[in-house]
Amino acid sequence: GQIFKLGDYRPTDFVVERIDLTFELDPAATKVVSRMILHRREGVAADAALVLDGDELTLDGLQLDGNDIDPAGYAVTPDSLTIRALPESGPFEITVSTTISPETNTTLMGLYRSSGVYCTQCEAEGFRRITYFYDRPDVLAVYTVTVIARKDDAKLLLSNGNFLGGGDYDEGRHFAAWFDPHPKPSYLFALVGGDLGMIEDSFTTMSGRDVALKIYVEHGKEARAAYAMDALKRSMKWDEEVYGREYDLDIFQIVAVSDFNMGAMENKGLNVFNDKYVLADPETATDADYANIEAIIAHEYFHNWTGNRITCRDWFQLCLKEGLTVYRDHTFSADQRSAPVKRIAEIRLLKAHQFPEDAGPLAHPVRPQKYREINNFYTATVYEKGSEVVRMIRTILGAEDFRKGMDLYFERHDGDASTIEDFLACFTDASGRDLTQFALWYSQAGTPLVTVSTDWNEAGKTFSVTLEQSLAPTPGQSRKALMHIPLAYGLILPDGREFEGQPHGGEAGNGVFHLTKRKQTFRFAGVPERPVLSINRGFSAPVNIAMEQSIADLAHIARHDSDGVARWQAINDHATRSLISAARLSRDDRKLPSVAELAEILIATAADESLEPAFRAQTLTLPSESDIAREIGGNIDPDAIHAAREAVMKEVAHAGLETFAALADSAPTGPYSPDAEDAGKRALAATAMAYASIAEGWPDRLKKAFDAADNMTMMAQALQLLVYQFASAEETREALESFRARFADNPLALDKWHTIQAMAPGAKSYDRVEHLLAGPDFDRTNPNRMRALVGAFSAGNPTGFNRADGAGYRLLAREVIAIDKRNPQLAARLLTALRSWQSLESGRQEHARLALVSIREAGALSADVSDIVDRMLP
Ligand code: BAL
Ligand code: ZN
Repeated sequence: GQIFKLGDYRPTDFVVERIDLTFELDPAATKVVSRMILHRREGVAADAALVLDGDELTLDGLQLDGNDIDPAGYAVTPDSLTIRALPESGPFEITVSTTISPETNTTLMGLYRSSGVYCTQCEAEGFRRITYFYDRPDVLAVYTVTVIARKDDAKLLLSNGNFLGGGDYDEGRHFAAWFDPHPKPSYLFALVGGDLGMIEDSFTTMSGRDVALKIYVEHGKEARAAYAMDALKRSMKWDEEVYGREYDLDIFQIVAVSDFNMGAMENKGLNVFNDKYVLADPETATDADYANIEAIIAHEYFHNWTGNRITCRDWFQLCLKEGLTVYRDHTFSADQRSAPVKRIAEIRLLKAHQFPEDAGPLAHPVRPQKYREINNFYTATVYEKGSEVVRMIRTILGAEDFRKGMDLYFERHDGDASTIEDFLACFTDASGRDLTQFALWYSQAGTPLVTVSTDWNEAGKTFSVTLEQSLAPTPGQSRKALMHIPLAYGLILPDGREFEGQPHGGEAGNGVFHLTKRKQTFRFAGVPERPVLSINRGFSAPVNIAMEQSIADLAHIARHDSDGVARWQAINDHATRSLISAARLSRDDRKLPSVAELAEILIATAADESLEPAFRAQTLTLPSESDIAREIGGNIDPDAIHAAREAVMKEVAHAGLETFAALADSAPTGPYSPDAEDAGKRALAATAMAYASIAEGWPDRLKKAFDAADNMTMMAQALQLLVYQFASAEETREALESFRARFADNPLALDKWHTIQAMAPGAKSYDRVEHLLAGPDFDRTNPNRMRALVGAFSAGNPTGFNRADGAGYRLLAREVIAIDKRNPQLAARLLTALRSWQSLESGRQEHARLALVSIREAGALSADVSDIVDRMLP
């Protein structure tokens, strides 16, 4: 396939000023007429042709200023339309007619049907499946959209912008017209047609304008959209207060659909959401679901300024909108909830998803320099690491200059299709800070390693910190330049106070070391006693730290650090160390040493009522099996890791049984509230339940907890513990059956039922997954269901998926090959579960390699899947 390169950017030869689209909706044959007003860009040769993108299109008609174009004057294929002999100057009108079939469009890109609802997904390159167009983000046009449909086929007709009018069209048909005054790229186009329920509200902006807010869901599910509406209003307010950003249309609409490749999509004024991120009530949604809804509603809303008003020049700049908008939604959630707890969850997620990506064959820079299939770059690196990079800019500049830089960005680039260079220039201009070296974070892939050593000179009362950076080669980047790494730090004295003096030897200020050379030593003078170094506080830089710190020092940080995230980090580091050594011993079938010290810290944290419950829950949650595998790095035996983690949990559980048993019953009673405080209490109770059930061996008490649960958070936890710990118990079978019967009509709850079983540890879960795949509840055409079963099994079940005989890999390969024929994006995404295959022990590695080869040899692969396979196989 074709390779696209960042350096090849060139503006289009023609400018699209306006586009008027008319749709006559029909499931099998929707007619699309696009009338575009264009002009030749200044300086472009008079014989330059207009070359528009298409994807599986057939052309019905083509006119220039209302007259049919002679077939000699153009060339058309399903993928492109080339029109020659166009006016040298002045505007002209091109009319393109196409017919498309939404009901047979299984890719979920372009215009398709989901449960009878017409909807669109155009990012990144879906608009070209609707009509021939300059389907690229730097072509901004003003859209008018008229939608015509049979009333009994689509009662409701929506598109971007403000409603112009509508009414009867002809016998049995009606129409609606929408106008979006804000020029936008085609990927932000949206259309929805169908019969949906709706809730509405309004928001008065800071300048006093009233905005109508509407959320559309399937009939009967309206009440479950209330939390999304609440989150939307809080997001609108927050963006005004924190960034001075006001909404810019008369109406903001969200439509929830049940078949969607992504989480949601920020189409201008008409967001389309995966219904998983809209629908919630206590009976069917967990606290994590509520938090995700809040975050994603905010994310898509914040895109209105970071993405829509200022968009990307090309898809290489994807992180310009995604990294920045993730950063904005992270800070929003931190403001709405507990900031340290939110940050801990972010760090966990980054390390679980982005670090492995950066360490394997799919590693790419935050701003990639080349791609074959852009759909494969909606990654943890672009999103999550992209957000960390913005966060580092704030750390380097400070809050005030960061805000000045953002203000300048909004002022300077409103209406533009911009680049990372444009973005960084705003911070440099606002602060005077040179960000040239820092910009390497956008171009160099891989997670830097910072090796830290300290030296205490008792006689001289000096303490020095030596930092050394390195960055391993990644695909296509064998040599790396030195980065600017901002590392927040603290020196904690024996009495818990912090040493305040400034170091010499390198740039440091506001508690941050700026590591810019290969190796730097920061020296502190006049330190009264030997301090303990707390480094990379709050995870100020997305790096790995190598430091030989004693358990006593970690415990000192855990007790005294002024930063909650650093306290958690210290305990987590301690736990990681114990788990790694247990995994090594378990692999050699050797007896595991006691983890009494770790157990004591965890139990003390669990019982410490001065700490917020959500923080205690995070601290009690041991590093996952994948976390341990990542830290070990290579020659991974997932079974040994699982056994070690189980053994450590068991010891902690036995040591703290009383504490855990009491906490397991401490979930709030009374009416359910999804707020952070109650959610935190439930998280603590749920985590304690995991420990207590291990120690007690209680299927019966878990079953009672399951039966008694009046919310999904506690119910799902009890069910999960039953399935994980007592897979063959009668109680487990009964609970699974009762859950399935109770939620037979609720696809999102049934997704959970599949996921819990898919993630049950052990080789036997493979059989269960095969059984579920063949079961009556399984629907391969629904992406949520595929992710809930195949995705959860392959990305979230290390022992099951990595079965030593390779059956898990073969299952994934088979499903990827099958789903690729319908939905390439989904297939490619599922396949990335194998991204760390080279870090497995040799037997499993060979099975994984053969599975990848079997995909490659299956033939007729999509660009999406072949791109991933080719990058994963050396
Ligand atoms: N732009 C795709 C979905 C999202 O990141 O908001
Ligand atoms: Zn986004």
